[in-house]
Amino acid sequence: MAYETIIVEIEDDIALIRLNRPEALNALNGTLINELSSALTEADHNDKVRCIIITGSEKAFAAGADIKEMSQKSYVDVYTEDLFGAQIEAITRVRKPIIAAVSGYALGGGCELAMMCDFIIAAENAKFGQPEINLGVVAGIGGTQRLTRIIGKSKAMDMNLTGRFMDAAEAERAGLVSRVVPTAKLIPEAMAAARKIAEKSQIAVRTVKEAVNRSYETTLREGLLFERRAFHALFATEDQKEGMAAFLEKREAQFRDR
Ligand code: CO8
Repeated sequence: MAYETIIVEIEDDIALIRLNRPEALNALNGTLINELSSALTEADHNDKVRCIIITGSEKAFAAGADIKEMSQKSYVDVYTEDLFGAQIEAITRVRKPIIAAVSGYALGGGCELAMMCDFIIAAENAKFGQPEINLGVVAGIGGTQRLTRIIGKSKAMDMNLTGRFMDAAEAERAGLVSRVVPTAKLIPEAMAAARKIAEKSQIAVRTVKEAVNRSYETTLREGLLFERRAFHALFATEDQKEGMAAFLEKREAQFRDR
């Protein structure tokens, strides 16, 4: 499908979705969010896709929601249309793993979009921030909630109250990103991580995603119970037999997603 604001490529079982509004540093406007949600839903239903990467340009992953588009809206407008709410939350319903490969600015809605992905690989030039305070508003899709759970209250308050940017090294120390790679190697490194995931049993992969995400929604006791039941349930799969047999026979496992 042809899109106006994103580019989708499928290679080696990986869907690479590139945000593509260079004139606005990939600011998230209504069209981009619609197109991103459709591309993700399509990738989730495409049997040829086993892992998804969302990326931007070298200068910007996304510099936030499109300020030009929303500046003149009233409270009634944004409340009635639930500005970006339900549409962007669709990302969190995707069952396949999503990696955010972040180079340059990931600000406001851009930082929040990256946090909606399953993990973030950052280029050395990445800059994260929640600068909505400078516009007289606050974060709207996770900057005060997901960010606080990920990096803790003190840093989340600092980011949201001062609007300062965090560089890649600080983001890695704070646990916001899983790894930092040289800027020129961002896509190859993200593709390599995605290929590793694509090789695994997809039943186990989806179960990992469900179980880790459950840890954000429930108590430790309930989460541990969910994890244990998931662990038990995977013994009903052929992939568990294959994975353990392959280990014992000192060979590579051939998973069939069954
Ligand atoms: N919206 C619209 N246009 C933008 C945005 C944006 N968020 N960011 C940059 N642009 C445009 C600029 O207006 C400029 O366009 P033009 O050349 O036509 O004037 C072009 O991109 C290049 O930008 P700059 O000239 O400013 O580039 P610099 O390298 O000087 O600065 C910065 C880069 C620091 C990233 C700067 O552009 C900036 O501060 N951008 C705004 C960042 C920001 O405040 N983001 C938060 C937005 S609010 C938000 O995200 C709320 C989220 C709520 C829900 C969202 C759901 C999706």
